[in-house]
Amino acid sequence: MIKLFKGAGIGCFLVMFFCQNIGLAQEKKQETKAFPFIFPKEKPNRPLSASMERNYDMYAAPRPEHNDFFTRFKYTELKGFDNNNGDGTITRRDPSKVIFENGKYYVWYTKRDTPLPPRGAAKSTDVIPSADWDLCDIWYATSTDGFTWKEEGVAIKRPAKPNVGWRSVSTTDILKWKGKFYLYYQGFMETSGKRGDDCPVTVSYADSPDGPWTATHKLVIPNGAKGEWDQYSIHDPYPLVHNGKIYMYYKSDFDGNPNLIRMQGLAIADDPLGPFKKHPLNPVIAGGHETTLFPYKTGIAALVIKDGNEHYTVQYAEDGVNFHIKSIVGLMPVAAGPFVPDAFTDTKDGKGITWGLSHFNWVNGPDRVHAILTRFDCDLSQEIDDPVMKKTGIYHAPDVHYRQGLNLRQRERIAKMNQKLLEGAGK
Ligand code: AAL
Repeated sequence: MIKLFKGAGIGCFLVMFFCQNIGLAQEKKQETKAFPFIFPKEKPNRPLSASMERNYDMYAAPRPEHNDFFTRFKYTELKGFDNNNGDGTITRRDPSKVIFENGKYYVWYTKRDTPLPPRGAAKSTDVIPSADWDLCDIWYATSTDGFTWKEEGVAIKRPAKPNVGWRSVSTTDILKWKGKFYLYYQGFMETSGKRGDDCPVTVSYADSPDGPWTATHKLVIPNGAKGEWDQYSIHDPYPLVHNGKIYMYYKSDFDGNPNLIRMQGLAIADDPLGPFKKHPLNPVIAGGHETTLFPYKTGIAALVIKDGNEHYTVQYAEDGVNFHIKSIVGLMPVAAGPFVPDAFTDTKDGKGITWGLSHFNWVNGPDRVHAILTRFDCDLSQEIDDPVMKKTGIYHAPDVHYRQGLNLRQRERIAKMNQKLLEGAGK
């Protein structure tokens, strides 16, 4: 019996010894075999660096040209908008998403037409704006090709004091729900820049995209309570229909030490006039500036533009709440308002976006601050497959880079560092 156990013990030992050696040999083989020249479409079963792990796990495909969430952006000047030769007295900015109704495209936007360009909060008056979006009304335009637009007129005028939005109405977006149209917008009741950029969101509704619009004069998305992240500003309201409800994304700015931090929240309602219930996980996107989202595949995709660690990414949330980075992109449209054909259909197969309007800020420098609307094109769509939109390299004229030049303080710092080195070298 003992002999038998002894024999089995030796047997086990030998099996373990051989297995281990085979394992070692395999490991050795794996180590020495270099990553293949033909790039594996699927994640290969071999040791990978952190970067390669991420490349296979994080994105929809390991190459940008196969990644439905990767795109480049192309820009085209719009026709049909005049702006007093860019003297800063007229601005058009923060376009809504574009919708198609009555055989044409519609867009709404912030319009300022003031005797002088913005002069900062301290120099602002009842007619001189503090900021580019101060003393504004909401206008709309239509188009049949998306390139040439006809400015139709004012949609929402700022109401008489003390109604919400009496100082300025701006940064609107559109919802179509059960045959009616709803414009949500920032309603300023103090001059932007006096304390911060503080405002709540209100809503007007109409039976047709051409109006007339009925103002509710109500705070439909109120600021958070004192001490909460969105206590001062609710910006960029952006409604979509998802899971049979109205998903209202918005941005707020907070902290301020040393700079404001900008993040995006979500509020959900069963009715366009509310109540909107803020999501307990807010902020749901830890970055971005203006809100740009659209139904994509079975969830919601977001362009995360300008602010935060994850600026210049396209993100995706299956549930509309928990967003993940799906691509890193360049030259993103600012304040993008895409054409989203299925924004209100509660789709479970979102087709994505191929174009929209956005704005260029700070046109003509600090004395003539204003923004202009532009068109952007992209391929974040299940319906087109445009290889030109999947190229990663973007080259700018040297001028674009030199405009991001060093300031005087930075030149001084560099001179001091040079001096220190020269002194060290005994020169
Ligand atoms: C924009 C938006 C909001 C801000 C201001 C006007 O880009 O984020 O609308 O209040 O700037």
